[in-house]
Amino acid sequence: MSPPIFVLNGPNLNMLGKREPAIYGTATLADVRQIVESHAASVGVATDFRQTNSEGELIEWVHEARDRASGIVLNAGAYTHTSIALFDALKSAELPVVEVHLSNIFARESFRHHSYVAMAAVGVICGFGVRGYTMALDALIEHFKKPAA
Ligand code: CA2
Repeated sequence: MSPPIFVLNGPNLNMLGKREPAIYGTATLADVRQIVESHAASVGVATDFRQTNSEGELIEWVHEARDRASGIVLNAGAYTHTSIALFDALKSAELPVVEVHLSNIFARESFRHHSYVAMAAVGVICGFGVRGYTMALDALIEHFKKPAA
């Protein structure tokens, strides 16, 4: 089997299902993990699912991914909109990244409309709730099949 796809989650995503269900739905992060892992198993890929509230830890995991992952599905939470350090780490990882958000960030406050992650990503999926994670996995797997340009 190829190296795992890292599925990385940033700040406050541990609160999923506990508050703001109108925006983020009722699934907990444990539910998201279960959905991701069962979809991954059904399509024959391994995943490594993690969440942190720390920008530094998220960056360490991106560094780790460079040697240990085949790609990254990333919901960086609010660091999406603020972190040049995360952007630098993603660029240096030289791995395909698919950015995912539960909510449609473009239908929300203007400060959510800009993403540093998107500049280092193959593509972005947002607004489809938890299903966005399985869509992101499928998009990454399709991307692996493409010959390098
Ligand atoms: O829509 C997404 O997935 C976001 O990445 C979620 C972030 C937000 O800052 C991004 O703009 C879009 C927030 C993480 C979730 O925060 C929660 C807070 C309270 C209750 C549930 C989730």
